[in-house]
Amino acid sequence: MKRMYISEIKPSSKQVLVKGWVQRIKLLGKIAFVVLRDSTGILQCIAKKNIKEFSNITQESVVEIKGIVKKSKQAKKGHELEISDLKVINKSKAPLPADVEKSKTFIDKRLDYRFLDLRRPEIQAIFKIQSEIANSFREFFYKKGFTEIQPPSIISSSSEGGTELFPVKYFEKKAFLAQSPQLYKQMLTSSLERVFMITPVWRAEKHNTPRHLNESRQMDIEVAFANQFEVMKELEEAVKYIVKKVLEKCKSELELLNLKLKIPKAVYLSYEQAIKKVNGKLGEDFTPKQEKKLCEMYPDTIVFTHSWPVALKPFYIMPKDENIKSKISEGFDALFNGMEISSGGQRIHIPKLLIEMLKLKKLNPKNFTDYVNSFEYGSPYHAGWSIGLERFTMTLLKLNNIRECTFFPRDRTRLTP
Ligand code: AMO
Repeated sequence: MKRMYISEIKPSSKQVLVKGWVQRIKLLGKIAFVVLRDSTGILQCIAKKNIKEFSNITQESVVEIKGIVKKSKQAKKGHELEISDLKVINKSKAPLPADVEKSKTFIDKRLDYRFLDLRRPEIQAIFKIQSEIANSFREFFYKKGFTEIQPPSIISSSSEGGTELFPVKYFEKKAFLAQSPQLYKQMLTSSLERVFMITPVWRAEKHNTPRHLNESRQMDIEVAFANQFEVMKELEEAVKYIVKKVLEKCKSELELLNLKLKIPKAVYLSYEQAIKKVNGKLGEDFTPKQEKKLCEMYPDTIVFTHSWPVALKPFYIMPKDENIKSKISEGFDALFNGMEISSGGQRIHIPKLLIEMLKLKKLNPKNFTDYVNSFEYGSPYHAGWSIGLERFTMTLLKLNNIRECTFFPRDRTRLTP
């Protein structure tokens, strides 16, 4: 008999074989109740024969059950499975180290036992939605004719400037884990023109906050012959598409998480307009509080802040009018539901200007020779952005900690499991 997933079972299904985990087991007189769970749902099962066999089955044991589907007034779904045969595949140790049924356990303990935490359908729902986010991101850009690329994760110099790099011993050379696919996606615009990727990145930032990870995943694009406004529009459309797909394909997950999503609107403000709106200081970055305040002014909206000061953007962002003396850049950020989900902009594609900017940012052009050279032989102007996959999942699902939507987070103190 072929195994059926719980979600495939209908009241009209007759004899079925199901496999999964014993979420709960209760013996009441001459009846045994087993709540069986697989990755698709939960099924109430009852046994009226050989009850003794059930007395030593522990919670979370893996079992396979053959039985007959019967209508039931007591069962939530209106049907249950009358067990004719139950086989224990692997008995779980008891007691469990963490409560798999309730969310009372603190996040640290839950992460210590993530494999068990993920047995909870509402935790699985977060990752099923994240899977749909990544899938619809890919789908959106494939449909538009972009090429998916696989850039290297071991790099020879910083791609974002700064010192937040994890060093790697690479034979006789010094290398680092990539902070971003930035330099590679840019180089590829001079051949493939429109590229996208989902890739892990590593940042050795020492702070431990609810919104930062030391290893995260980014959804990036880069487009030849585009400026900051054209790629902001791509971002707006991509996010709307992703939310539409999540609404269509993750109905039961959203219900489980008690979430009502709307396809977001978008607003475009210059950095100067935006910082004034939250009484921030011109020339300074937004504080987390100011980001939150700005988003509260525009509910269910992607808030774009464009034309940032050069001083607050990385070395590769184009200064206005291709002029090294400009104080304003062609760089932007996008905020959603209280925090930054993306940043991007038009890049410097002119080698001389790039070298000047590297120097201005106190970086050594020698460390960027290959990258700068790649713009010497016919490089178009280009622009792009990156959305943090976990950051976006966090804001979309209104989670209070980015670790909630990271399978096995890497942070300042956590390297296992
Ligand atoms: P940036 O550094 O702003 O830009 O990163 C892009 C997006 O990635 C997410 N993100 C993070 N998520 C979790 N933990 C972190 N430590 C972390 N750092 C960043 C955020 C952020 O908006 N190369 C540029 C992008 C570009 O210009 O194309 C870059 O990496 O959602």
